[in-house]
Amino acid sequence: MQIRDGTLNETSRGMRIAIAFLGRRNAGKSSLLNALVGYDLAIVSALAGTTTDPVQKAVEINPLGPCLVIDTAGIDDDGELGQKRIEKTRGVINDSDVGVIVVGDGQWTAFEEDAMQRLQARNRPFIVALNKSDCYEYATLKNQLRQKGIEAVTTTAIKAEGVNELKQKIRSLNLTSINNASDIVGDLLQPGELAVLVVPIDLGAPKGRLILPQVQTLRDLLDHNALALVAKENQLASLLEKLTSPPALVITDSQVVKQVETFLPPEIPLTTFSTLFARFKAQGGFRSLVEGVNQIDQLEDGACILIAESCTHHAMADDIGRVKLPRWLSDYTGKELNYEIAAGPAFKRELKKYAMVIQCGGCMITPTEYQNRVEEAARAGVAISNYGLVISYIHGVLPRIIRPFPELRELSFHLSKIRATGDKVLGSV
Ligand SMILES: Nc1nc2c(ncn2[C@@H]2O[C@H](COP(=O)(O)OP(=O)(O)OP(=O)(O)O)[C@@H](O)[C@H]2O)c(=O)[nH]1
Ligand code: SF4
Ligand SMILES: [Mg+2]
Repeated sequence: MQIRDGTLNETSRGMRIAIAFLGRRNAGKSSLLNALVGYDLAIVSALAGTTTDPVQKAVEINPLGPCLVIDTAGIDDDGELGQKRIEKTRGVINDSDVGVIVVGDGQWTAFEEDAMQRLQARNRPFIVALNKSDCYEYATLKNQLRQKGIEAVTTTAIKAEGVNELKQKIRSLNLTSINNASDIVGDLLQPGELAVLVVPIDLGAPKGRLILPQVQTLRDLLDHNALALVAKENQLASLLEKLTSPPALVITDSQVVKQVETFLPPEIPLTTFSTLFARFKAQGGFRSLVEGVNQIDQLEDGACILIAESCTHHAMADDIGRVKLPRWLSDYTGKELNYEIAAGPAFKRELKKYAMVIQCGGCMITPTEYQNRVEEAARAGVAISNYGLVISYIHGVLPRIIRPFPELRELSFHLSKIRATGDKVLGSV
């Protein structure tokens, strides 16, 4: 696992609001996207079918903040290739936070209706842009849509008219709550309370910087007026000695969780960065990820595990997902397990054949995309968990690391059957 978030001054892709532009060919989707971002990002032409594959770009849109804009192919494309493009566009609907349905010829047709229903089925907010308003009269359609409770703005993308209103409408959807980092950890501490972060600086750590989840956690603590101290795992003892009272929370990298848990007095609350991010990314799916670890003790010889990485990072020699995790899991279960890797933004495969999916931290994907993965596994009836939760489970420390989360209190009771000592667990990590 590696963090590839560009520079630390940039908001990572996973923290952006994903806005998808949807509509029939030639409606002006690409033109409107360009008008929204303020420069020629997408190719525009009078030829219907100019945009063939989804094109996405991380941009800063004033006053929306960091966004991911996604241009798509027309939803009315035809032929075999057209059908494939439509499938890709439907995938974008799943992974976006908000849809802009662009109408470019004065007509609301079955295509717009279908796009709207797909957005509604996924609980995605959307705005309708009645584009080319220099050519079409939209008053009647706008009224009809309003009567159905559908928000619409009239735009003339080539003159950037109506674009501010479109931004305001998107802003009024209060999308910041979707990808807002404010719920990473701040709600677990009172202002003025102290969190200690345990950060190993090993060969896997990137040179010269912290990784994104660590930075985001620190920022969230500061946003909530909590205090933070950072130490390497071998400095934790001397740090705690220097404190006059114990910290309100210790947050450790999963790879040293066993070591930290063994050392840390049991009354000090402990969790891992992975657990915080499983909650932040999966939100309602957090519980499923935690419960997913129960599948580990059900694994039989020959079971196939899908290791799901959400980006195509360059795997390192001792890669956590490809090397360490499979080794620990096989050692822990004592079973002959098979592993497959799915790298990239989508699973792109039927999940039913797997005994379990183990998902990475998903630093490169948005919470919406992460939740989609949890839901896809649930639909296939396959248990899903994530790297950090599985590592904590097989080291026998999961009950303790989920204790700080009030929403899991009743669950920790069920999990108390987990071997507490981690006897079968695998030497040092
Ligand atoms: N008159 C007028 N023309 C527009 C407007 N918006 C876009 N166009 C034109 O409509 C044509 C199609 O625009 P695109 O932005 O490429 O449309 P698209 O929906 O991305 O089309 P595909 O990628 O082919 O699906 C281009 O010639 C644009 O210049 C508008 O508001 N008014
Ligand atoms: S998206 Fe997943 S695999 Fe890629 S760097 Fe982030 S945690 Fe690692
Ligand atoms: Mg286009």
